[in-house]
Amino acid sequence: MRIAEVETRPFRDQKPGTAGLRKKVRVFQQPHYLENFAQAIFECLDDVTGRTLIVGGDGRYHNDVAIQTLIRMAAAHGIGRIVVGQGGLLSTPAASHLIRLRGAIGGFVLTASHNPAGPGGDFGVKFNVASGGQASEQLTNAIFERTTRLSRYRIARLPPLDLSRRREVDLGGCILEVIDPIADYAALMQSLFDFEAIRALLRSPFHMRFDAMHGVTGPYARRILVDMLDAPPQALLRSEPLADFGGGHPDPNLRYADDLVRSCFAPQAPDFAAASDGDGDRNMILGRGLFVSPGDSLAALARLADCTPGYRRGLAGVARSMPTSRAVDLVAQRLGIPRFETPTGWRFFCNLLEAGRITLCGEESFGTSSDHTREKDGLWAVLFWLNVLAVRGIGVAELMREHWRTMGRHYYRRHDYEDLDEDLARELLEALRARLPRLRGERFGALQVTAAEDFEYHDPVDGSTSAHQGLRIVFGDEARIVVRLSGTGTGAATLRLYLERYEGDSAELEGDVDAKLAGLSRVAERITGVRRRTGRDQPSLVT
Ligand code: G16
Repeated sequence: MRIAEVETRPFRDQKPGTAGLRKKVRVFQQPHYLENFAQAIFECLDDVTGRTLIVGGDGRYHNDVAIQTLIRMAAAHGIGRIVVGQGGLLSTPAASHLIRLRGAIGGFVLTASHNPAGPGGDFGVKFNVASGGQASEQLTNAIFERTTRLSRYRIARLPPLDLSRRREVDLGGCILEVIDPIADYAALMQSLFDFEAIRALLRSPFHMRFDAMHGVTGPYARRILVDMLDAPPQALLRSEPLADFGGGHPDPNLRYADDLVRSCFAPQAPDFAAASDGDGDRNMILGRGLFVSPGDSLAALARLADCTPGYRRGLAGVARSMPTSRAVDLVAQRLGIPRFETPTGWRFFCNLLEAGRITLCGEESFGTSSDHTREKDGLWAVLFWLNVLAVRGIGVAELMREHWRTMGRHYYRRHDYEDLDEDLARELLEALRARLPRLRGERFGALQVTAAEDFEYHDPVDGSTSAHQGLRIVFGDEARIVVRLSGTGTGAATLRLYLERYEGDSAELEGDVDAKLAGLSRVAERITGVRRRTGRDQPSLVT
């Protein structure tokens, strides 16, 4: 193998965010840009010689080019085996699983998640470590620091490699293994869920729809839901992965999966519907006439986990991100298990998962998962739901009503104010932060502020502290307002305002969520002044 040392210039914009390095495609297309980032990663890892590395992505535009580069650089750095999904595809949860299964040193996951793709869209690279989870903050900082002062990178001179068929090829001291990206993941799912029961459900007059949004989960859904579980092929929508996601925005929420959502409120509504995002780690769950908010989904799955073979033994604990609704807290209390509240960002769950402190975890941003992998997992959530529905023999709406009757209901909405001027968004947050100490004890109608703080997390596993993780104004168990800035955009700022109100009286369980939250929304405006300060009369996205 011929190895070249190529001169590069340092880049100063390669600080990974909550989910890796995400930039516009054209940024990644600059000469040496990806190479610089990858070189920094290889230099920050312990000895990689002879180790295994996983590489794959969600199939978006520029994936193919980036994968060839990463393979050549991995080979040049002495990696012994590079495992790549056929066609370069690997869903994020499948990649994480594969890293663990193969005892790999880590893996490159090429995705910008739910962000749009194509020449004008976004691209991203995430490095997951040997545990399968995202690199720690410490490693991420070290990588970033290295990217700013590199002058050379190492790359193997190799012809373009064919990744379209499964095979093993010796690149000259480094084996390239192109694998079936689905098989190991499907086997993992089979070990967790009752496939017999789900198959019986899907063969019965049970109408389901799964929208892959032209992301990576299409082939996974076809193999697992159709081939293994006998769902009719027409149950799958937008199941062919496309480099530009069909021009869509592969984010499974009320706006971007609106056709699916509308179909659930139409006369011929399916019994169960779900969608997943570009890289397959997010999920949205719907029933006939009902959208299950992610916090409710996590709570219901935690409460009914004993319906599934994989979680029948009980849960060690549960975790949710701070802005996620507190519905799961009540379930944890009832089950007598610990509950953790972490900052936004999956890596905070990973520490707890690694330490065996939690089994299930989830976030308001349509992410749910468990200790089976170290990423959130869209199809896993779909199978979990199907398993529960098959065992309980009732519909999604009935199941959620039963849940609310037992536990009470957390009405919940996230209001996004997108495309804001970054300075304006920061100033707004600063002004609110300064106001927090004076809010405690203040009354807003029937609500009284019991806590107002800038969330700070003390990791119980590694003892680290993460400050400034979102502003929260708490009104006892009754309500909460949370404000934070998104950490995943590649353009202007997005401000997220989260509203949550608890209703314990079962007579009050039905009702329009927005109407239920209208009063709290007015209180939020009085406290935060988001609309006034941004000049927007409404959020640009409500989920
Ligand atoms: C990423 C992280 C999630 C996090 C989300 C938050 O998701 O992996 O843990 O909840 O970002 O996004 P924001 O900061 O915009 O609210 P993904 O699916 O984009 O990888």
